Amino acid sequence: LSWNKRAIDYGLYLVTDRKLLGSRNFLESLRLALSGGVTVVQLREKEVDAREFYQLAQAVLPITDSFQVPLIINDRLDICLAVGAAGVHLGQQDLPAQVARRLLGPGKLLGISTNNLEEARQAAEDGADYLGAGALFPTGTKQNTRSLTLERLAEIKSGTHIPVLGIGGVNSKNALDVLATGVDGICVASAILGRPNIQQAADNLKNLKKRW
Ligand code: TZP
Ligand code: MG
Repeated sequence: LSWNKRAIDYGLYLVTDRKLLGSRNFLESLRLALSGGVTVVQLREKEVDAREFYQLAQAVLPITDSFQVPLIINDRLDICLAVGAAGVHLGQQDLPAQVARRLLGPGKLLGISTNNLEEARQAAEDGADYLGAGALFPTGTKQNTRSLTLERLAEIKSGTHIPVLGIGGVNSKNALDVLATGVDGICVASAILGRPNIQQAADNLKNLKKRW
C-alpha cells in the first residue's frame, strides 16, 4: 500500500514485543490487536538477526495491509526498504534522522524517539514525520529508558508541529492523562500484547481515545 502522510491516524500505535506473548502465536496476536482497532504497527525485534527480521516483516506486511494500517520497522532502514514497509522508527542512538530521511526519500514515514523539546525540534527539522516521547511511566518492556513527565510531554507537543505520541507504561488507567497533554496518540506494547484478551485490550484503549 502507499500512504498519504497527512491522513495517517496515530491514535493507537502498537509496538510489538514477542516476549509479552508467552506461548501465544505472534501473527495471530497481531491480527487480534488490529481487529481491536490499532492504527499503526511498529515491528520491534531486538533479538533477531537481519534475515529473521526481514522474514518476519515480510509475513507481517500482508496482515497490516489487510487492515490498511501502516507498518513501521524499528531500527532497520534496510529492512523497511527491503520489504516495502510504510516507514522506519529510529532512536537517538540509531542513524541520524537527517541521514535516514535522505536514504528513505520523501514518501516513507520516519518516526524518531525523543525525550526533550530540543531533540523533538531537531528531529522535526531533520525530516521526522512523527515523534515518540517518553518514557512516561515505569515499563518492563524496555531497559534503560530516560523518563519524561506529562508536563514535559505537553511542552514537546506544543513546541513542535508534527504528531507526538506518548510512550512508556501507557495503559488503560493512565491513557486519558496522557491524551490530556494534547498528544496525537498513545504508543503501547504491554497494555495490548501483555493482556490476556488482546483484541479487547486494544478495543478498550481505542474507545478511551474516541471518547477523549
Ligand atoms: N520506548 C520507550 S518506552 C518503550 C519503548 C519501546 C516500551 C513501551 O512498552 P510498554 O509495554 O507500552 O511500556
Ligand atoms: Mg532504535
